[in-house]
Amino acid sequence: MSILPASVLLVIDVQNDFLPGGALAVPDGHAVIPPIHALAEQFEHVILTQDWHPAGHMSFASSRPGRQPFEVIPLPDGRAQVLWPDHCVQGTSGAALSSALRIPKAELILRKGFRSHIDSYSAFAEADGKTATGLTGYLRERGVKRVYLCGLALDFCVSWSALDAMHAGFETFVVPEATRAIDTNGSLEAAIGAMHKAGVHLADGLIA
Ligand code: VGL
Ligand code: ZN
Repeated sequence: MSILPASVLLVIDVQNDFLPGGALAVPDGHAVIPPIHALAEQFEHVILTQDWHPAGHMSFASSRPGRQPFEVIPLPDGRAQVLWPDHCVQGTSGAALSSALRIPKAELILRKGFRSHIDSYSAFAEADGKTATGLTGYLRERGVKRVYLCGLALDFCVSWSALDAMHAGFETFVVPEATRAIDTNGSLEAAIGAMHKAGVHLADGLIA
């Protein structure tokens, strides 16, 4: 199988809490694992991300008295925040990468969402749009031109990462077979629309 040149596969948040039985289980989430394994063989460079929140994180409904998971609230700066069940708390088994995921050659595990007061969906920047994770520089220094995304969840961390990859100037692809969505309050439709508008490609035919 040929290796895609100057390309990286970003495997987003394949963690126990996003899989069946987890605190924020993505419907059919486990279905992404076999296609991700098939994809990883085609890439020289693979990076995994891990949602990694401190207890009491601002995105947790439990941090806000009277609020329920999946409610949307306005933040002081005007952005909307979806409130989540407690998930991916640092050091818990829910935050661990799935043991079914076997990509020993992955070069980097990038943690995000570890600041108590900012949410972080994207692998490139925190949700304030300002605080960078350093991934853009890491990829540029290594000569990466194309970013392929897969993992969980399509309508949050995958799509936000894809939009930021585009903004950073990478040619950007999402692999539909290897991602699944949460789909709350119209989030899936909004994410697909935003990715289409930004010029994110769908990678077809990568998985035999
Ligand atoms: C995610 C909601 C909250 C994701 C992370 O990985 O898509 N979604 N935190
Ligand atoms: Zn999270």
